[in-house]
This record gives sequence, C-alpha cells and structure tokens, in this order.
Amino acid sequence: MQTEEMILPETKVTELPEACSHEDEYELVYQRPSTMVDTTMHYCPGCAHSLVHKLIMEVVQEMDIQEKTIGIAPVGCSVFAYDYMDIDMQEAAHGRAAAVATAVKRLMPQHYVFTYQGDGDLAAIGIAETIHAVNRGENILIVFMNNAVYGMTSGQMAPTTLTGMKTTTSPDGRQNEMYGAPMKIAELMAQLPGAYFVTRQAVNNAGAVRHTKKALLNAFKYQQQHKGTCFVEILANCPSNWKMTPLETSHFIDDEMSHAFPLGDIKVPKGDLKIF
Ligand SMILES: Cc1ncc(C[n+]2csc(CCOP(=O)(O)OP(=O)(O)O)c2C)c(N)n1
Ligand code: SF4
Ligand SMILES: [Mg+2]
Repeated sequence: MQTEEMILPETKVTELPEACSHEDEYELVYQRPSTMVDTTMHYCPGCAHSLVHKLIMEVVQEMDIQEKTIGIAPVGCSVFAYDYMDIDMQEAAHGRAAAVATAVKRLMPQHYVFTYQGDGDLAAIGIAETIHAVNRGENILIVFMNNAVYGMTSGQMAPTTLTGMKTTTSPDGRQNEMYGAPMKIAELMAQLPGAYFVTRQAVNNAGAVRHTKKALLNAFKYQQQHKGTCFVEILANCPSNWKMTPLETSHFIDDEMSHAFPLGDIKVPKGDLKIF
C-alpha cells in the first residue's frame, strides 16, 4: 500500500533551450575512439584509469588491430576494463595477468596481447609472475598503473607507496625502516634480459599524455616485430585515496611522485629515439 511518504512530488518541467545550431561550423578534434564501448565508466573523477584505457584504445584503433588484440584485466579498480575496451579480454585472478598473457600469446602468437595491472596487483601479489614473464621475454605488453595504493580496497599501502605517504594501513606515513623503500618496478624489470622496452610515463598534463600514447604505440609496434616484453609504467592519479582534488593529484605527481619514480625511458632498443 502506498504511504504518504512514498508519493513523489510532481516535477515541474521547464522548457529546454534549443540545441546549438552551429555544430557544422566546428571541426571535431577530440572524440571517443571507435574501439571503446559507449558507456558510463565507474571511475572517480580525475582517475587515470579512464584516460589510459582511452589511450590504449586509440592506439588499437590507429593500428587497426581491434580484432587481433586481447587484453588481460586485473583485480583492482580497473577490474571492469573489459566493459570499456571493445576488444577480446580475459580476467585474471589477482596478480596472475602476466601468466595468463603468456598462455594467450603462446596459443595465439599473431594476436597483440597486453596486461593492464595496478601496483597492488602487479607489484605485490603478482611480482613473481611478472618477473618471470619479463625474464622469459614473453612477447607481450605490460601496462603498469602505479597509483601508490590499493585503490579499490580503500587505499592500503602498496609496494610503491611513497616514503612518508599516509595510507589506511600506514596512518603515520610509510616508514622505510619498517616496510622497505618504495619499489622502483620499472627499473627492476629493465635489468631482466627479456625486457625490450621499459619506460615510466604519466598522464597528469597534456604533454605527459602525448608521451604515454607514444610509448604505448611503440610497445605495440615492438610486439608486431616479436621483440620481447615491453613494460610501460604509468604514474596514475587516484584523487579518492590520496584525498586530493584531481588538480592537486596532478601537482602531486609533478612535485612528489615523479621524484621518487623518475619519468622517462629506462630501457630503449639500440638505435631507437628516446621518447624523452
Ligand atoms: C587473490 C586476491 N587477493 C586479494 C584481493 C583483494 N583485492 C582486490 S583489489 C585489491 C587491490 C588492488 O590494488 P591495485 O592493484 O593497486 O589497483 P587499483 O585499485 O589501485 O587500481 C585487492 C587487494 C583479491 N581480489 N584477490
Ligand atoms: S579509487 Fe582511485 S584508482 Fe580507484 S577509481 Fe577512484 S581514483 Fe581511480
Ligand atoms: Mg593501485
């Protein structure tokens, strides 16, 4: 039975303004790539995941490899990456993406295979699988989203949490004497013989976004040439767990995070130009 509280007040509909009639006068310079699903994402405003999904899918579109690309999704905030990227994707249990990618690539060597993983997923529970896949030089791309925390599970300390950074499990700030120093994962991977191209990028300003896209494009091209493992680390904004506005997170990456994790190419093929 309907009670008084359940009766909704009538909504007053006001006339909407006429749609802009000058659309033809503008040149379209920025749009959703056709390789992305047209849907609303669940990410927080200012989160780097959505932007990096788009960059990967722009590269896939530009290389015209949508039918031949397989992504391996992680756990973490980007667990639903398969709902957004319009390609074949396989979910992997926490940290196991590089192992799953190894199997997929070996079974379907003509396909482009990449993993997409956070720091909790890759640098903590999945560090063994990742090291061994890179050491073997599996012909895959590993995209490593380093936001310095376990984002999805409410911001616990990760192996990449900065010294002094407060998280839900290090409320007084990370102390290296207690937890070790933040792990420089890209540098660790670069020393393995199977690593062909290793770089650390960011997406906190327009120039950084362009560099990251170039890195991803190069990595896909190296895979086309069967060169070995490409590892692209991306310093990723996490406004919700860093308890900052999106703009503040971008400054934080410039002022703090990129000091602990220097940006730039770490291992580039001989004869290739550095991205920067
Ligand atoms: C085997 C296993 N252990 C733990 C979890 C819980 N868990 C889900 S997401 C997550 C942290 C993910 O953090 P990260 O990989 O950094 O991704 P982010 O959310 O920061 O993008 C954890 C520990 C799980 N899903 N499976
Ligand atoms: S919690 Fe952080 S990583 Fe997760 S969606 Fe929000 S901003 Fe992104
Ligand atoms: Mg994380």
